[in-house]
Amino acid sequence: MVIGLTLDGPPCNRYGQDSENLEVQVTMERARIHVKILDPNENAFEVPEDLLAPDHSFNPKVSAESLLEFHYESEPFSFWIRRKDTGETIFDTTGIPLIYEKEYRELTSRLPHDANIYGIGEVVSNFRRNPEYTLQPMWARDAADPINQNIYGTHPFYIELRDGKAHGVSLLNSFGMDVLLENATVAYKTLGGVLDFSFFAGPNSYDVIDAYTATIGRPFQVPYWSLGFNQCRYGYHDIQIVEGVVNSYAEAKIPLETMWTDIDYMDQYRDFTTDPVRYPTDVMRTFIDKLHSEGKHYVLIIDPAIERDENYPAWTEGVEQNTFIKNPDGSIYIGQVWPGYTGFPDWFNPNTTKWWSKQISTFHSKVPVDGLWIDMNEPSSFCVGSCGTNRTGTPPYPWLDPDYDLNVPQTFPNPAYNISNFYGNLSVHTVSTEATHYNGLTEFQVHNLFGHMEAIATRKALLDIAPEKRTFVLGRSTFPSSGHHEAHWTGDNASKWEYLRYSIPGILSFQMFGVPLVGSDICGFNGNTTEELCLRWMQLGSFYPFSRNHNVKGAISQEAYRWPSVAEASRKALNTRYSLLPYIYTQFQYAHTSGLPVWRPLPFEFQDDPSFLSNEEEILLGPAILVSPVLTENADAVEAAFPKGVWYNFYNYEKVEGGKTHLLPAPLDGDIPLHIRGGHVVPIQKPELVIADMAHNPFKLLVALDEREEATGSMYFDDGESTDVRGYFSEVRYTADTRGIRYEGRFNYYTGANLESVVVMGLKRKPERVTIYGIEYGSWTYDAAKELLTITELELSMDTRFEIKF
Ligand code: MIG
Repeated sequence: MVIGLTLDGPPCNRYGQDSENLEVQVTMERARIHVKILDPNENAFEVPEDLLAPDHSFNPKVSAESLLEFHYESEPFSFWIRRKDTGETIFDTTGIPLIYEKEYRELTSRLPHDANIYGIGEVVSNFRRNPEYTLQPMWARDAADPINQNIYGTHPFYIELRDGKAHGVSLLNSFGMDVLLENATVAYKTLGGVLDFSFFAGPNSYDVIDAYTATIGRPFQVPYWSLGFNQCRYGYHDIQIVEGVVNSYAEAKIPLETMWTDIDYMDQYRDFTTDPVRYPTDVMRTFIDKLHSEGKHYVLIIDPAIERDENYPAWTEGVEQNTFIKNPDGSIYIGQVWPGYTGFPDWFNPNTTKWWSKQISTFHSKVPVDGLWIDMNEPSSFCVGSCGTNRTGTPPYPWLDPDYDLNVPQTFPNPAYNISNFYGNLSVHTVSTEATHYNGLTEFQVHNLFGHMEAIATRKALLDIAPEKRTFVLGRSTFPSSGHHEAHWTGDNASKWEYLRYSIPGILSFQMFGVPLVGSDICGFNGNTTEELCLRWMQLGSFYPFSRNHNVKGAISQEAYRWPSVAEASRKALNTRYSLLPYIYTQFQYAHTSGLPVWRPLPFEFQDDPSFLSNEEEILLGPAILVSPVLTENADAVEAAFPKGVWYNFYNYEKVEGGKTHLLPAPLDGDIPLHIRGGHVVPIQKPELVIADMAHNPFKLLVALDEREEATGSMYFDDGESTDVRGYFSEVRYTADTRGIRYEGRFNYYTGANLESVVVMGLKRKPERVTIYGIEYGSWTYDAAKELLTITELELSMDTRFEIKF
């Protein structure tokens, strides 16, 4: 449906000239109601389709059309979206003028009072956003995790929970904008583009995310190794130190899957080079070969900015191939980053992807890294405007140079509406808004896409090197669809207790944004951590979807082995993580196919229970593991709310009654409180220090019966690294009740592993006998007080169906 609109009355030209005519295009799709409002006489920049990766095979049980209705009124224009099941209006612009002007578009919807809104990022804030007042600017910004400001990525997407039902609203638009929650409204104020809204029906939160990720792109399929533990820091002076860290992990018997190196390895901070003295290429190569022979992995950082130097191939080839962002006069735009004066890749030029891929593959042939970490891609530049185009020599650091004035007014374009970018001028600490891209696009239009486009190019470069292997890219600045290409970390947090807490909403919000492989810098990035903070952070961080300890240069060392207490806590927590890896990997597979979060927010999982609307102190890892971390100093217990149902202590299988708050002991030398949810079967595997060594290790099934004495579970398995597994995968289902447990499904990947034991929790009567394939089996015990059946010494293959009866 297309609705034509004409300006109602004389123009008000609040922030620019009003459009005379608008077009409202409404389409009903399986995933969403799609409402696009645009000026047909204007050729506004829209996010190019090839930056998204919609899942065309998406086929929901119920299409959006049968759940939602679109209504409108033409004079004055307003529209509203109604749920068919409840009759509730979930989005409603009636009575609030739509403004559509050059360089300013504003659309506002009514919300209920005290609305339950989640998302609208990237931000360091609570998971449930403050409905009284939330001002979220969308302007990618390199800033060290200030609270309630704009930071690295831009995701104008929210989920609202209303009376136990969820719906979602997204705006696809790359321009700078403000999203404002205030006075029971949500307002979008954008500096251009088209108003491209999508409405997702739910009514389950995960249906919303499923439909949202179907439109923007599904999370990439992760390599199994990326789920191991990662150690990084800024300030590893040389390769010997890096080797020492790897050895210390091995000596301390703490799992370490992937070692990282920050910009320290580069020769004068140039991408695709290594320092000849501190990180000689041949020594790095030997080191990497050794890591690989031990089943470990190595990831290096690269920054997008390329130093202007006539003797630097990345620069000269880029100049030849026209791959850099320009000034309006056609000269190359120069900013400043670590290496000095730099150019910035123009991802819109098709040459750029090829040039980038070539740089990466040339480097990779010398330094065969397993993945890349793309930082500074807001893009970050240390000054305002083109600070280097007319300069030569070695730049002073801008904060030392009196010539750099960060308070300069916005130049071109100078929109009348100032979005609330917390740096003020949109060109501060980034590429100037007037800089130009391929086809005449300006940075003003496409700023928020830079990191996302770098992720696409970097993933492609890795696939060019090894098309058969899944890639690993970790990126800082993200946009809707980035999760299709990369993982994310929440940037420069601080070694403070509040940032331990904020890591939870940070990670939960990226589950909504379709980037499930996400984590925060464990033990904190900026500043010195403390033993106790680092211990608590290792405990929680061991259960982050992406688990990496990372630290700033100059701060005290904080690797997990630095304090005996932290080492012990890390061994415990990481061993538990590793034992859960088959289960966690299964969750990532579901995320890849349907957007399902790996870290499930309690407000979403228990959306019928209003007492969980603001719970962001606990997390459900997958459907079945409740994580209740300690988030405060000097605590030896944690007060944890348990959702309705039956729960069992993960370590001793004791039953915990749901629907209540429990005080859980959590001494520093104990385990992080974990509980298994009744109704679920969780396979766990004997852990090792590296994942490769676990391949054929025995499994144990944790069967947590619910009140009806039933449980189900599932496991997905494949080789964990191929882009195309060619049908060689297993997907099996466990079903348990009072009579036994079955394991069946598709077995097309051979693990060579055995099932060694089964623990059935919540079995109310002692079995008379246990039989396997009809034959009586002797190795079992039953504890009536704990309602626990334990079957041991099994030698059942994990690769075929089986049935145990009791
Ligand atoms: O301006 O590469 O967020 O993780 O250690 C700082 C050095 C640049 C910022 C990243 C951080 C990284 C650091 N980088």
